[in-house]
Amino acid sequence: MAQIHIKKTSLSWIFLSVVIMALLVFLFLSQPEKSQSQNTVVAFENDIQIITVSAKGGYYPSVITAKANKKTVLRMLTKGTFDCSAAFTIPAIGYREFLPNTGTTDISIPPQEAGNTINATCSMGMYSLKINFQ
Ligand SMILES: [Cu+2]
Repeated sequence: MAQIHIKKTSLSWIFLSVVIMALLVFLFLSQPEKSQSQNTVVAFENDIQIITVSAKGGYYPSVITAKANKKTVLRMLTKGTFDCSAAFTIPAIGYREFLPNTGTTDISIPPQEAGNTINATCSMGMYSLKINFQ
């Protein structure tokens, strides 16, 4: 009886460790999308700074460093975005639009002085996006 009991206990420990490991692997794998490298996010096309951000359950990445004094386009990517991150507002430039559920939306941002931050949020202010100009 005692031995069977011990076996059951160690089996449940193995099961628990497998579950924990699976969770860790899942967390590790889901990280890269949310922390894209700066290089892929800010690019230049014909001297126009293009900042690419994905909107779905938040904005990714949500904090971006961009170059000051450059014509800038904020390129919002949506793909099956049915949550409120599609209701996009940038108070500083008076922007307030619904992004398409799936598509690409280019928003022009005038050149910003170094030290300026452009804040964008969903209409309820639940999700935010910060672009720091340097
Ligand atoms: Cu919201």
